[in-house]
Amino acid sequence: MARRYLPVGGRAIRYRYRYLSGVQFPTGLIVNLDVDNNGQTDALTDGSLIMRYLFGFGGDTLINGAIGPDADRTTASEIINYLDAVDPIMLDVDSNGTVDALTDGVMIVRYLFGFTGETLINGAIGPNADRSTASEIEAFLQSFDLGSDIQTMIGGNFVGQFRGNMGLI
Ligand SMILES: [Ca+2]
Ligand SMILES: [Ca+2]
Repeated sequence: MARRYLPVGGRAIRYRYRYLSGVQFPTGLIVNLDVDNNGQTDALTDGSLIMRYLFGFGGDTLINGAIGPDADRTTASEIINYLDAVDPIMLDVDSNGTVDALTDGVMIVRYLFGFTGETLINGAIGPNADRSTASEIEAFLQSFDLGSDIQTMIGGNFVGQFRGNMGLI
């Protein structure tokens, strides 16, 4: 498969693709926690969508009451397609090789509710996790948060992806 480098971030992007062999993203896809793509990351919409997706919900049970105002992604198929695409990068929060609602999903929702430290990770780190401390989990999720400094600075989470894929966070 030909590898495509996004025109942002130079070296970091090349590393990203090297370490994500076989994962090809449409050019311009920005990976972040704003699942409904309304410009905000929010626990009750984006967080709910991620949890429902991880529990295998589809159709109306996936999206009912969970799409924020002015969202660009509003249908179940749009939400599923987006989360399928970003799953390998963003959803394995504890980096243990599997994506699970009761660990990764729980931490995403707690993060979106503003939890930090032990309240962010307590009881939610999966077995054999590479990321297991609150600071590691928080840094990883911040890299996908629209409100974080990294997102604001570079207009995407490319640095976060790079660091995550290199095992630096
Ligand atoms: Ca949103
Ligand atoms: Ca995991």
